[in-house]
Amino acid sequence: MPGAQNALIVVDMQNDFCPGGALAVAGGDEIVQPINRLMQNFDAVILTQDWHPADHTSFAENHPGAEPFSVVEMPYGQQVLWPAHCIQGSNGAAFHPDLDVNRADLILRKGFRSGIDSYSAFFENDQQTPTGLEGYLRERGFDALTLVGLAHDFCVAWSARDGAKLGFQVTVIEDATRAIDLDGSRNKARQDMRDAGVELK
Ligand code: VGL
Ligand code: ZN
Repeated sequence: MPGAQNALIVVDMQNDFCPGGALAVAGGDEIVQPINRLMQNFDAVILTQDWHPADHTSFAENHPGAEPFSVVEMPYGQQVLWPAHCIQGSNGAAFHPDLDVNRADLILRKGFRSGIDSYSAFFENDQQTPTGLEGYLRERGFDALTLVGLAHDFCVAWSARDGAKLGFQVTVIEDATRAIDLDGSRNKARQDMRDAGVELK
């Protein structure tokens, strides 16, 4: 096996997170072509796909009377209630049509259990239930990870932070991300990532 192995992890580049989608992130579509170009520079490309059942407890509509973007206490901690998004098999859950999905070695789905969200590609939101990605990366010999995609301040940040905690050398290319920026979440995410030892580039 050749020397240092660097994997590109492309987070949640799905229709629902792009303009016109159910949980649109401003400018989400602008990063598709830059991400496609970046893919050429890595030993592997891994795509994550937010993949929720319709009765998912992260959806505001499944909490009678609750407003989207409000916060509730769940058994595993605080949870933002989102508009329903990325429902398994829907067009909203599909990857942006221009994303070069053929380049991916692995597509990792997350958030598929009704009772718990999964922002991070490594752990569900209880921060202990593994998705299996760590084992995959270690078995293939990756030590460096570069993260891009949506959303900067939720799934990218949580994945980056967990990757660094697990001992990977993690870089986030911020130009190839876009943020939801809910109540200052973008700045907080940047600080959390830096504190965890993530390089922001
Ligand atoms: C995401 C909120 C809910 C993300 C996923 O991809 O950042 N954010 N589900
Ligand atoms: Zn989600």
